[in-house]
Amino acid sequence: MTAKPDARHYRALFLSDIHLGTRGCQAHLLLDFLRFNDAEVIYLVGDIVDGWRLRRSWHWPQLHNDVVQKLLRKARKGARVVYVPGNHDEFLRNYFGTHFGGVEVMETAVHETADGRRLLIIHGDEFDVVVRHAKWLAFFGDWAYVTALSLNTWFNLVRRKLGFRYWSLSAWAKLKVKNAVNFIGAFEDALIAESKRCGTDGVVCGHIHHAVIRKEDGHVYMNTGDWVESCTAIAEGHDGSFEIIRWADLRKDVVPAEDAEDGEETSQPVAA
Ligand SMILES: [Mn+2]
Repeated sequence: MTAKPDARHYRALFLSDIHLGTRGCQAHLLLDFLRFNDAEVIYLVGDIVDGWRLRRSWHWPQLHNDVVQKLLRKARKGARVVYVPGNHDEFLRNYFGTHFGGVEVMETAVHETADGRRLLIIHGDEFDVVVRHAKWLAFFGDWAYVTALSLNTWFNLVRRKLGFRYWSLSAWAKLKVKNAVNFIGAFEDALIAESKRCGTDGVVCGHIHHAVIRKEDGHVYMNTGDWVESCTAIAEGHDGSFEIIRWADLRKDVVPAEDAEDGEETSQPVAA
C-alpha cells in the first residue's frame, strides 16, 4: 500500500469527462482524489454526468452518489463550484445561469489566475465540426467558421430534442486511428483560436480525454483529461502556476470496493 498522500489545497481545480452514470467512470479514484484535494474554485468542465447513456441504461452505484455528495459538500463548505456542461450532460444546457445545491451552471466561464491571466473555460465539443472540416473552413474563412459553429450547436440541439445520441468526435477519431494525432492537434488549434477570438490568454477544456498543458506564443492550452482512463485534473497553485495531476499514477493501489452495493441496473429502449 502506498503512503497516504498529503492533503493539498489549490487556488483552482479543473475536472472534466467524469462520465458518472457509466461503467467506465473511475468513481473510486475520483472520490479518493476529492478526499485529499481541495480548492477555492472547482470548475466542472463538462461530461460530468453522462445523460446520453443514462437514457439507455442506468448504472448508478453508491460511489457515483458519493462523488456528487462530495462535490456538493465542498460547495457547502465554501468552495465556488462552476459547472460548464459538455455534450454528454447537455440537458444542463437548458439551465445556464441557474444554481443547484450551490453549483453555478454556466455556458462558458472565464477564470482569472493568481498572476492576472484570463482563461476561457469551455468543454470543447462545439469544435468537433471545426476539427472535422478544418480544411474547408480555412478555405472559406471566418464567416464559414462562425456559421459552422452555430450550425453544429443547432444540429445537436435538434438531435437532442428528437432523442438521438450525440455524434461523438472521439469515437469517430478512434475509428480513424491514423488520424488520431492530427485530430488532437486540430482540436487544440481550434480551441486556441477560440480563446484568441474571445480575447483571453488561454483555455481550459476537456472532451478529448487527453490531459495536456501546451504553451504557444504566450497562449496556453490546457486539457483536463478524464476520469474514465487517465484520471487526471488540472490544478492552479496559489502562485498561479499550473500542473496536471495524474491521480491514477499516484494512487495505483486504490481499488474499487466490491460491486455489492451496485444500484439499479435497467435497460430502456433507445429513443427514436
Ligand atoms: Mn465531451
